[in-house]
Amino acid sequence: MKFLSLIAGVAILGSAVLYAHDHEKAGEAKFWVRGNCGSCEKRIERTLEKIDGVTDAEWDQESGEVTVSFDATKTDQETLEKAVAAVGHATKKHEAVKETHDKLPACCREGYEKHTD
Ligand SMILES: [Cu+2]
Repeated sequence: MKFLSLIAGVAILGSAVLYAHDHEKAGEAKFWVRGNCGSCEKRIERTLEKIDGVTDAEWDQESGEVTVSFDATKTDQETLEKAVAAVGHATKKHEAVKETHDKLPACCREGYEKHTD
């Protein structure tokens, strides 16, 4: 009987894992976010990583492209783009929210010359 209840236990556990897995959907989004420097990078990545469902965000300073991994049952690209726009960083679809953009350090604001050295 002990053996049978062990089998039953494993079966229940197994289906619980499958069930949980079923209800997550791996999503990935790649989009351009305007930014100039390392502070921009931190702000963009932290903003995205705070969103429920986001597991990773990597912004590339050179290309301006951010790659975000997330659970597609919890969030979507539209929400991600709006979140970075809200902290002052424009995407191709969303203008940066002006009040927050204007409060960014000078080096992070639009129009600031990129350092090349
Ligand atoms: Cu910056």
